Amino acid sequence: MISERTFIKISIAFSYILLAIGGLFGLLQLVSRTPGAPKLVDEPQYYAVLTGHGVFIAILWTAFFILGLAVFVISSELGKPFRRSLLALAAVLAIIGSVVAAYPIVGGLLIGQPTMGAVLYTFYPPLLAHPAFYIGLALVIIGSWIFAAAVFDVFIRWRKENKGAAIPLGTFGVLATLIIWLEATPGLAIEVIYDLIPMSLFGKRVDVLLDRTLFWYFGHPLVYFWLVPAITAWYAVLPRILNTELYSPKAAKLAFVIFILASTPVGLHHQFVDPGLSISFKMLHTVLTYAVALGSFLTAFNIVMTLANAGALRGGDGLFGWIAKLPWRDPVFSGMVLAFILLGVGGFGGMVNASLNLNNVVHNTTWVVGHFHTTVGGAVTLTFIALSYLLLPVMFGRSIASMGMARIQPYLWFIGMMIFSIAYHIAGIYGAPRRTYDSSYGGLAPSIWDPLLFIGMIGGIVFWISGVLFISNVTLTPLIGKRVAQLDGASLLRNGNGYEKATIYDRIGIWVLIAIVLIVIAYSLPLFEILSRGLSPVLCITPEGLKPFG
Ligand code: HAS
Ligand code: CU
Repeated sequence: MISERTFIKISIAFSYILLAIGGLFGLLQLVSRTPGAPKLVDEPQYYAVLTGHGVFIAILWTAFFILGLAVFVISSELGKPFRRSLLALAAVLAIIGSVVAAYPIVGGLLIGQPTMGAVLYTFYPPLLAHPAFYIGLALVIIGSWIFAAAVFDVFIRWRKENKGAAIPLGTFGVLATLIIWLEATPGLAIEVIYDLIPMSLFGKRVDVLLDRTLFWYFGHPLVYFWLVPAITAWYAVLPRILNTELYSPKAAKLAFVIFILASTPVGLHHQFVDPGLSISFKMLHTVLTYAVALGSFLTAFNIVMTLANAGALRGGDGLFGWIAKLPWRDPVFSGMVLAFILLGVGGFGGMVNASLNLNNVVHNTTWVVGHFHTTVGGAVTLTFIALSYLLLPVMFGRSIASMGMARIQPYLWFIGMMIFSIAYHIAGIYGAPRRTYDSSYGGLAPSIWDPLLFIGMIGGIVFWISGVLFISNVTLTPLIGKRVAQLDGASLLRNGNGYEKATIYDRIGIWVLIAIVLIVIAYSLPLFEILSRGLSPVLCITPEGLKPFG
């Protein structure tokens, strides 16, 4: 069986492979879609490459890094062993599932049939991919559920031995992440197993609105499945680096509770323009979306105060003197804080997205692309990159191969991301479409789009180069990094030996129950509305056109 350390190494190494391939896809589709830039891929290839970019990075890179990080945090803080058979089974299913799902995308490109896997990472039906795409995804979901069982098994054993103890903060973040995942994935599992696998194998005709609603039931909590581990790192690791305390651990747990409660009952904010859903349900989801944003606002306050305290302790005075006193040359610190600032940029854009009226302006434009590159591509990915500079020496007993590269890489990522996302946000306000290979519209496109999209491409190339620096550094570190003492996670994360007394925040079961009630309130009526009207199953469409199923 594989040990925790081996599991962490395999998950994180596999996540880097996915980031590298997904990042290359990102460059290919970015340059090809930019007016005036060389076409590196043709139109059918663009949609397959864009699918690969979204699946490999948004879904798989994040998931595998989070698996490794979760085992690192739980084993470090709780000091109890995992059931290795569960870890091994979870890893095997998730990796096999990823390879199977990747076949139609990468295989399709290699054998000249890019439309085998050109359904984008949201795989909305009636667009149709090769059955392997959906079967692979189902295996990844099942693997993730087994992983969650492995984590809760350790937690329950720990809790039995530490009755009345407060859940350590990092562990709380991991549990919140997995609870959100377990709340959200049933929607995806029903859509994929009940509809999309039979659609791709036997031509089952499916109801598009029902499947979009099931996807977004899963799709929005997915973003907090990504974000909460990043926030957990900000809460648990940043104070360690700064040799200070988190400003308010209670506010941190309150933020996690808000994410547990309100991450899932908000998915209709991705469907504001969908016909067939009452405006009152969309309004309810808007209100709940603004509620879940409170978790991020609490985080903003907590982290800024922690940084300000640390800066003041280092002699920073006045309103902003503390900023310069922070350790900006440390790539773990600079990566995380730049990521935190990117969440600010993307998050405020999210508040625009969540407005029922304003969403009509930005929906399906490059504004949304700017939003999620600052959030997933910035807050989450840059935090995981920064964490890697801490984890790799602990995992491999080697120092980072090039500290020089490590020092500049987060800044390059941040600058590139800001250029890309600001240009794409502005182009989106002018109506520039997302997910479109050729947006020249035969010369009728507004002239403002071209320069903005070109600036966006420059920004994208800058942070792609930053990604190359990162992937090179993490590849070389286990090979040529200087040997260093192999720390263990407990010394990094554990607060002394004892655990504090539990508070109301630690009553996790209550929060899960309330979350389920909120989900039932938010989704029973929209689903009743869709199902009571009678479904309208459609013929599935391959990119070449209607697939003549029986
Ligand atoms: Fe989003 C679309 C609404 C957060 C990811 N989002 C997406 C998509 C993705 C995504 C992938 O309501 C595209 C899906 C697709 O392909 O169609 N999003 C929100 C809202 C929030 C939000 C309200 N999104 C995220 C996060 C993501 C993410 C986090 C990934 C990790 N999003 C939407 C909506 C859509 C959408 C609609 C659909 C759009 C459409 O029409 O298709 C909120 O959670 C945001 C709350 C966060 C804040 C920021 C708080 C400030 C912080 C720090 C500030 C920094 C300071 C500087 C103060 C309000 C944390 C400090 C300075 C120092 C020196 C230290
Ligand atoms: Cu959302």
